[in-house]
Amino acid sequence: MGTTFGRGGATNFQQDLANSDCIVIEGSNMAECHPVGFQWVMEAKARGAKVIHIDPRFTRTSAVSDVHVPIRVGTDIAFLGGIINHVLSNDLDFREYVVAYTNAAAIVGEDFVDTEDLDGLFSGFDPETGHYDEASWQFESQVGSGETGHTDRPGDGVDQDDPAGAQEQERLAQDESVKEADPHQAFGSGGPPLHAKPLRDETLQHPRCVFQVLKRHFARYTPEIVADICGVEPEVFLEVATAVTENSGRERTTAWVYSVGWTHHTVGAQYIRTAAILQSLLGNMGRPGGGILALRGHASIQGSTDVPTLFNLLPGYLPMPHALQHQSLDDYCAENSGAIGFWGNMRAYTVSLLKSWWGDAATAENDYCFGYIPKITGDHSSYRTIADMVAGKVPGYFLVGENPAVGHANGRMQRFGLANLDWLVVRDLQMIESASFWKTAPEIETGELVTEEIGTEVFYMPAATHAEKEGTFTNTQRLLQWRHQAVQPPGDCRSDLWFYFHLGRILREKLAGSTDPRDRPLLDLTWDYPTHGEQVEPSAEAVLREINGVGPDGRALSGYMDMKDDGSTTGGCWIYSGVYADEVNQADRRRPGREQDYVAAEWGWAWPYNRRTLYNRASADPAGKPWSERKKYVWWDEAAGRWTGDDVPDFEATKRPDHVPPPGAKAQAGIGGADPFIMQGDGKAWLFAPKGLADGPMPTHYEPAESPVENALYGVQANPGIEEIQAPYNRGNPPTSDVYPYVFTTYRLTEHHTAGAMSRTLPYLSELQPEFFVEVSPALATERGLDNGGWATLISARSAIEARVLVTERMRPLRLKGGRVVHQIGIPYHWGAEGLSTGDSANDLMGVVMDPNVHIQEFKVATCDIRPGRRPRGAALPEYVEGFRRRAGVRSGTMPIGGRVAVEETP
Ligand SMILES: Nc1nc2c(c(=O)[nH]1)N[C@H]1C(S)=C(S)[C@@H](COP(=O)(O)OP(=O)(O)OC[C@H]3O[C@@H](n4cnc5c(=O)[nH]c(N)nc54)[C@H](O)[C@@H]3O)O[C@H]1N2
Ligand SMILES: Nc1nc2c(c(=O)[nH]1)N[C@H]1C(S)=C(S)[C@@H](COP(=O)(O)OP(=O)(O)OC[C@H]3O[C@@H](n4cnc5c(=O)[nH]c(N)nc54)[C@H](O)[C@@H]3O)O[C@H]1N2
Ligand SMILES: [Mo]
Repeated sequence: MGTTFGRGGATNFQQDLANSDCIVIEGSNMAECHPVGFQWVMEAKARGAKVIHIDPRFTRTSAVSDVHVPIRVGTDIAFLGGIINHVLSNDLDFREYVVAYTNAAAIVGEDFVDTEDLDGLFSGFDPETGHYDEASWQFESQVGSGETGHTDRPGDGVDQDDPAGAQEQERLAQDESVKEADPHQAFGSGGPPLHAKPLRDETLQHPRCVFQVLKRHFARYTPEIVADICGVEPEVFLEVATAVTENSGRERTTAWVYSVGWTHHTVGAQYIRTAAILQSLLGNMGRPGGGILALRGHASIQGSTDVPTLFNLLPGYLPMPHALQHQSLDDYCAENSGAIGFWGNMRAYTVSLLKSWWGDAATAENDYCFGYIPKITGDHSSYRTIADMVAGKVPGYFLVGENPAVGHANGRMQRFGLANLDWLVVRDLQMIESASFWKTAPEIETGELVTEEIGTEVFYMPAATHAEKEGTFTNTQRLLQWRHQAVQPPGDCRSDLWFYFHLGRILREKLAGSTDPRDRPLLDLTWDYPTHGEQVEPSAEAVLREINGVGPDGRALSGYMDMKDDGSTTGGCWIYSGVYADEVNQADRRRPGREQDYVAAEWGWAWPYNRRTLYNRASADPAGKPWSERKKYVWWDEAAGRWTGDDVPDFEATKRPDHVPPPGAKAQAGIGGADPFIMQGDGKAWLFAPKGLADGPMPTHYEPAESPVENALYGVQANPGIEEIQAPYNRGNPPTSDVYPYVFTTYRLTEHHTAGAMSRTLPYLSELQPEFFVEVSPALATERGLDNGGWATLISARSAIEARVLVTERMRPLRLKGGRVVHQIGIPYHWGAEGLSTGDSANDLMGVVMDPNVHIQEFKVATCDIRPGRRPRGAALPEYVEGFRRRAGVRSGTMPIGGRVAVEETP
């Protein structure tokens, strides 16, 4: 979404779903996983909206939807691509919106070649490295509109006139680790910069304009192809396509809702791109009852990407600097300085961040301590780090609110990693498998790990729960809500804020007086938070105010527009600036809904600037008038000379709709009065992404890494940019293998929570869902001799696990191309060895293969075999799994005792 619209967050808010005329829930089990927000879907339905659930499984969401579409997992690009084709070939797009607000008119350069002509590859693919060079995806530029010919390769920012620098730049661009340290995740709050204005054809007739390129690209996605690939009957597909198009346009809007049923794929980012393209063509973005609602998972997972726990991001989606590319603040900001759109002010956001962290020590002379920020040198994402642990390259690890031994793909790999550390700190509410692996890991029973020989020293520290501490949660709709502390944490339990504050304090005390330059970053930190109470708890409100930022007058900033790049302002996360405006904790506002309109602007505070629906300038036509009375939301008030409406306008308040930016204008000054996507360099929604994505400018259907069928479209089977880890502990099931003939998908139950520590430890929830089970259709049960309530063993190239069998018609076999029947197995992933209800972990069956844009693993689809009865025990288990590997022609997966092996080169 960041690449298409300019920001990564959900575009609308859950209450706004009540305004939808049609809601498509696809890749989400909203009723069971987001029950509170689901009330607004029911509200819409009560008002007459059509609700469609597209999901391989029939769930409680399907039960209350008007239509349930069982789809083969991993095929949504084909399904949505079918709708795009339906829209484009029947002229059902919202043409006025498309021409004005998307990049449909931009003209793609002559060098671009589509997958349709290269059997599944776009131009620019390098088979050696598996990476694309984006140069041939660029637009033709208007002459004199900027640095034409600028290709924005990694290393740009090096002086072009300096031959040594140019050589260095070339070397950097070729360096594998530089390419791997992809910038693609950095576009969560701003699309990649464009350095020249594209040539446009407003009639959309030019054969190389985006509209025509898109039309050709999706032409093959007919209802019949959708049926062949997805297993959805053409009539059912057409029912959905009709509902969606009839409920879009001036008078009506359709909303799309997804969650991890879409992100957990090797093409996950492109799933969301497909929906983003479709919603843009239908004119549903920035409008009430429209948009794309990304339902986030954990209570503050949106917050943990905004103020990130990710290796390649700094707060507010600023990219993490790279050791080779970004020697100085100038290098770091080079690509964005001078860009059009709000990303053009990146330097002000960065300098304010540095001033927040290092205060008076950060000066113009020392580059505001830019050198203090640790730099990345390659891919340091979670799974790479675990692979390095297995290889013995990582001495220590902090696990704070995470249980990878159960929750991450390939549980064996995780546990081999943990067993090869020197030390491990675990902070959790419960004793989890990731802390007790040295005695509870299944590998102890098989003999691959030996308790006495594991060298990892585990420091377990009990953590305070959400009710035992204060602070904010940022929820799925970018809304920050303040929580007050209800009770004191018991015993030694402490908040995470307490832990890091005192850890920092103690480290600084130990280093006090040091003259070693490497200690300066720690010693110069602003670490002066007030504390209170017996437990010496730091003030969470002081932290929130620091995040908000402070101006030269010592008062809280009212928003990021006030941030300066001269060191006179601070701010720990630019997109959150405004949450403490007027010295008020805006996240703590609780004016009841009945005292406000449905937007409820005085409940909590949403980033950016308390805007609840993003890009809402698009709810008005180019002249600034609402598209219709029924869907009016934000509009231009000519008399007042400003934008007004139900929400805070996501636009400069007094910029006229007919404003034309002067030539050469930069940052927001370069955005025209009719350009709603203000974070984008051209102010438009991107139907075609000339940069910013690792695997192509347009989405296209690839099979999952593990699939029983061939790609019906191309010779290229799976995402060519896929990220893999090759090692004995991570073997893949070959595509179309008879040894692993069934598809499985993993998911959550209402009664349990994620890796289980917060639910398997509770008697009531454990009683409601007492045992690990898998769901199979009656047809598959017959095919494999499985009994309802009996045991089954599931086998992949990683491991074999056992579970109870639930035979149910909610799982439906699907008929694909040539009548080929595919069976899907549903597996909840909540179980492990600790707690009241215990069982094998679904993740022991999963391998690690990842999306190249965001390094997210393919949790939602893989293959396996299923046999009646329990699995072998002890040393017989790895032998059993090895037998399947041998039959499938997969390399050996045998691990040495203690499990220390290096990652292998790709054969
Ligand atoms: N009760 C409960 N609530 C939770 C959680 C919990 O553990 N328990 N976890 C929270 C967290 S962390 C998260 S991230 C969210 C997740 O919320 P959801 O994403 O709704 O949860 P899942 O059950 O993982 O999967 C969603 C659905 O996607 C479907 N699906 C899988 N693959 C595909 C596909 O290729 N295409 C389509 N169209 N559908 C597919 C699955 O069948 C499943 O029904 O839930 C949050 N809420
Ligand atoms: N196969 C498969 N695997 C999946 C998924 C899937 O759909 N299929 N879903 C994935 C998704 S979306 C997610 S989010 C992950 C979740 O995976 P994990 O994050 O590894 O699992 P959780 O059980 O949610 O772990 C959170 C831990 O934090 C602890 N905790 C709760 N509150 C606090 C706190 O305030 N402080 C501290 N220090 N600890 C706290 C809890 O006790 C719990 O043990 O699982 C992923 N794994
Ligand atoms: Mo999640």
